Amino acid sequence: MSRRRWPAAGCALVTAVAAIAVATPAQAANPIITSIYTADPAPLVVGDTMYIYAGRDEAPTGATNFQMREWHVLSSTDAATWTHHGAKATIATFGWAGADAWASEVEPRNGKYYWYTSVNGNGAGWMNIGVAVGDSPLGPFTDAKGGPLISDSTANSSGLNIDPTVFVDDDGQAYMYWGGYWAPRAVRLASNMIDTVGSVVTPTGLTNYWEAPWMFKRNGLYYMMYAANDTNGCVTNSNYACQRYATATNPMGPWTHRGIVLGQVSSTTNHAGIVEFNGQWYIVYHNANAPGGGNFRRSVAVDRLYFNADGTIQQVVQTTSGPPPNPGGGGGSGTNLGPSATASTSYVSAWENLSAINNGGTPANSQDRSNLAYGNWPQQGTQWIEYQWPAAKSINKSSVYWFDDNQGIDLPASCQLQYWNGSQYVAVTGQSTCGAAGNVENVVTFNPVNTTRLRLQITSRSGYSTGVLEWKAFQS
Ligand code: FUB
Repeated sequence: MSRRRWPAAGCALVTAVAAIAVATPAQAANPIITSIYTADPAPLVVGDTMYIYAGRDEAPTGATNFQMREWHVLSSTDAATWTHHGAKATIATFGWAGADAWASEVEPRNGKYYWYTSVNGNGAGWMNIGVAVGDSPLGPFTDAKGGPLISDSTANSSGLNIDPTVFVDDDGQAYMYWGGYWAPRAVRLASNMIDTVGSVVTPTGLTNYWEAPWMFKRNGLYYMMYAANDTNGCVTNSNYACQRYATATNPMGPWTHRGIVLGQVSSTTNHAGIVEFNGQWYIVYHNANAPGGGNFRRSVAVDRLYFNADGTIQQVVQTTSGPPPNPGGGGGSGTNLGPSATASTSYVSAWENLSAINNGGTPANSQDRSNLAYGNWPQQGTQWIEYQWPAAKSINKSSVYWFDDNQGIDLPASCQLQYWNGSQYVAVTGQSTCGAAGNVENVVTFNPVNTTRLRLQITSRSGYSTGVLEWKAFQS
């Protein structure tokens, strides 16, 4: 098998890389860490924390190939400020491996955390998929299998066995996708997460697939993001890559190509993961933007990601500022039930969007128009927005981010949360102040209600209408 050839690294500045700082807060900007070079990020949300698992680039300036021996972990409780926990797995974690700590991903199951890695074995062939296991997101991790899960000798394996993405469906069935050199592969995993079940298959519909798959599910639809390097709208030069995505109604496909999630980045490789955290979707990816960075000296970045009302994904805006802090509704945890609800309202302006209120996200400010807005101009007085679920939900907290366009829509005079008690709407009891502040999530707590419908009644200031950028309802 021929080995992958990577384009030469760009002419990088010589910058000494600082020693690894363990468990120290990193900067709130992109790239999210510059004390070392990091690549191939894979996000995971556990409770109120987002973790990022990433490889470490150790190639010197001017190198023309990867030097990667460690996998590191970062964490954040607001997606803006990151703590670096150091290397939590290395080549030495796998006694049968000798080099190339390439892309990895962690998947939790039954209280354990399975870390799937791309790594070069000492035997025949090149890259393999290994799997380590730990009892916490930070490990310690040990080899779970004592040998590769996938190797060049696996029947119908990829031309390059790298870049595993593992997904456990609601029915408990686990799936693994992986592969490079334009050769995606998929296989079912046993419930022990360290054995394959059945044949390795070649998924269809992943148009222009190159490498780096990332699988997730949203509203019952399966999404596969992956790196492509075609010049048909993806990149200007096929040494680079973008992230395309496809959707399917079955985790094994067939897939339907949908478009580009992330355009070309400043490094030749493009590797990303998508996750929902505190009601906002994020993409984590790498680029060459850190001081002294290059194609083999990459750095992890985080940006917000948005879905359209029809489930398609808006192309990511790459920023140097990174996302604003998102500590969640009131700084607490809990599942936001808004995205799974059907929204209705007493009135929405024809040019605004009711879907804005539950399409996920935490706005940057009350004038943020980047992710749709709900407004009820020219109505004044009391209007309402409502969520309805097919089955009753237990809810005890809500947050609302008001829209203020500095024109006809202003912050409200007051608001009240109500729930459907089976025959009518009544105010929730034990309700804290329904806040009317701009530029923040106004959190309301109340005694838990078990209901299929929650309503936010909004009363305008005199002479104005009202609007909402995001309304969250938290499961108690
Ligand atoms: O970091 C090494 C390799 O580069 C990864 O496995 C690929 O996805 C690409 O990012």
